[in-house]
Amino acid sequence: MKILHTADWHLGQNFFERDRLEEQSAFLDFLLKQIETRSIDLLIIAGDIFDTANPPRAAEQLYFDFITRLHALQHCEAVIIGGNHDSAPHLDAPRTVLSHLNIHVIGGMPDQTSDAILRFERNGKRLCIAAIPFLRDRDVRRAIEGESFDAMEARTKAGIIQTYQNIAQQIQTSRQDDEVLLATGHLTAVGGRLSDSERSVHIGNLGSISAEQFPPIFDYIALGHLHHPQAVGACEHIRYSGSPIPLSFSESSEKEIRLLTIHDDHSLTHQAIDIPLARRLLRLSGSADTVRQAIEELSTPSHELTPWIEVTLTEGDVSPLINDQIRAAAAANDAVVLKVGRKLNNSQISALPDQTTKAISEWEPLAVFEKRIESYQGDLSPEALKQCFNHILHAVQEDDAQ
Ligand SMILES: [Mn+2]
Repeated sequence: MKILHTADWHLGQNFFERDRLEEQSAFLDFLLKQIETRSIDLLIIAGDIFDTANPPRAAEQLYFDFITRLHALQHCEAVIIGGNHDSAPHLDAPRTVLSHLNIHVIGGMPDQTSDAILRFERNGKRLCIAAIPFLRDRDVRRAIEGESFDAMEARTKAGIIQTYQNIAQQIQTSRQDDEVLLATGHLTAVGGRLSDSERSVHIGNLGSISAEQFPPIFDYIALGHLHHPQAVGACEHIRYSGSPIPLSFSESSEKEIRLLTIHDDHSLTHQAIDIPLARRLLRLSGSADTVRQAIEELSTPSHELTPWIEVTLTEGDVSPLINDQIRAAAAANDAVVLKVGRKLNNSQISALPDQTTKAISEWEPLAVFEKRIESYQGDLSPEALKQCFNHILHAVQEDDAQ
């Protein structure tokens, strides 16, 4: 039996006012080709299918077109769970009709734990999957008025661990002979490498659990949320597949899907399949001349889409004229500069005022609040204010995703 693990498609992502549909569609073509040529039996998508609760229609169409083509292959089922970017009700809405196509969607945590347990059998191989979507605060913790931040954090974390353990226990009691056990989830696991584009799912590290807190019964745990492909801590079998395309300039272009094979002796092995890059996201920094030269020397292979560039000037004159010159150099060489910023010193980067510099939308909400706190003169500690802000932000984002 062969299984593919992927996650964090973020269909419909808005990136500096541009969409990623061409890149996402290229990935889905590649994925279908892999499923077909490797005779894959099951596809696991570990959350963040969409970038927002209300994705653009074109993103939804991409998703349903993919499902249609997957079904047409007639040999591959799918397990799809909700991530923190997905709206659980939105993902779950077509779940009944999709179940008739052998596409199993678990957008939000079901009331009955047993509904999150899926079983498959093919060619004498048995597989059981605990499909645990992103657990929202309200799934695992009842609010207690006046509860301290630390107590709240501890209870949320305990609730997440408990949910995983409850499911593991149920699986254990109904386990069949030679059954291979998998889990799929969407969360932050401690020790993971973050990039700019993962919205922190909980306040600080709240809700992030470490490798040894996952139930030990699983042969493989297919995670979503972190965009770099990686194992959690030293546990090779607890893995993030990462996103199929780089979702921010800080992400490396090395992307993969994970191929899991269940052998005749019921053992499981896994390996990476590299995803070809559809479009490069480039970071260039230095003086205006250095950057311009680097842009002029760029060469884009014909199978790649126009590269997108983020420029950071480290020295020299900063003016709208320089900005225009850099953009013109890019345009002349089939490249697009999405952002020109200036590095003032080691920590501050300011963006040049121009039409593509989006004053507020480029900033994470917390960063805006931190800026504001810099000029705060009151008696409350900035740290406490930040925690309160995070708390409210988290609540708003949860509501947003409903
Ligand atoms: Mn996520």
